[in-house]
Amino acid sequence: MTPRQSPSSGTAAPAPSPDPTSPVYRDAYSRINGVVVVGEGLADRHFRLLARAIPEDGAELLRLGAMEGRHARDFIGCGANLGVRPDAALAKQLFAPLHALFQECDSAGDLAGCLVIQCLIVECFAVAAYRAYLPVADAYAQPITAAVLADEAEHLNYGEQWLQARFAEVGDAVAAICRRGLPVTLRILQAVAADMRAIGMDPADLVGSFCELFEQSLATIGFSATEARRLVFRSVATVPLG
Ligand code: PL3
Ligand code: FE2
Ligand code: FE2
Repeated sequence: MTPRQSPSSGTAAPAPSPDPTSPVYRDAYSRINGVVVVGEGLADRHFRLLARAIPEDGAELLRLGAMEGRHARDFIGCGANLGVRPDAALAKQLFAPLHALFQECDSAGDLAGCLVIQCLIVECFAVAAYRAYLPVADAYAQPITAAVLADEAEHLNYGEQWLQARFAEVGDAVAAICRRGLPVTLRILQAVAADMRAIGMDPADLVGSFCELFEQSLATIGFSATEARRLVFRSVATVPLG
């Protein structure tokens, strides 16, 4: 008799991994790759602006910015390897509100706001996204993504240390910018949620690990666990994934 699997056994067959050479995959990948490449390019610009705003750490911040420039080039290579060009026009549109918020903080001399946007929000977003992508990445993109991930942890760390050392003065400004920056960031994710599914990623998982990482960061810089959870939950609840 052929062994049959009981429907109640709970061992559902794993979803077949999507084929990176298929037109559906490549179409979705061009938009995801666009978000990644434009996000990395923007991170480069933000670190160069931060180097000007924090001259005592200028050399370090320029070094972090140069890493972002390399990430952008490496991810362009991941697309090229699949014969895909990043959809930069869509990605620029998606990142525009977050970049505008960074510029607003920069013009107002709100250093804490700039650091929250780049080092906490964008970097937690990058770490959560690249961790989620690793298990489904093609053989060419896998080692590149793993190397980039290690760099992003360093970027997150710079911001955490700066903000932690000044938490008494900047705590309220950090909370205020989180309330504005988290929803616009999650809207980027919302816009490419279907494309993520098409390349084998689960956008809900990504949001879950982003929230976890971000809460940890807020706790590291000085918020209580309850304050951190509330701040993240209230911002995330405004952006359903659909
Ligand atoms: C900071 O160094 C750069 C920030 C880039 C943000 C990337 C977010 C990407 C969202 C979904 C990407 C899945 C990963 C795919 C990799 C080709
Ligand atoms: Fe990066
Ligand atoms: Fe980074």
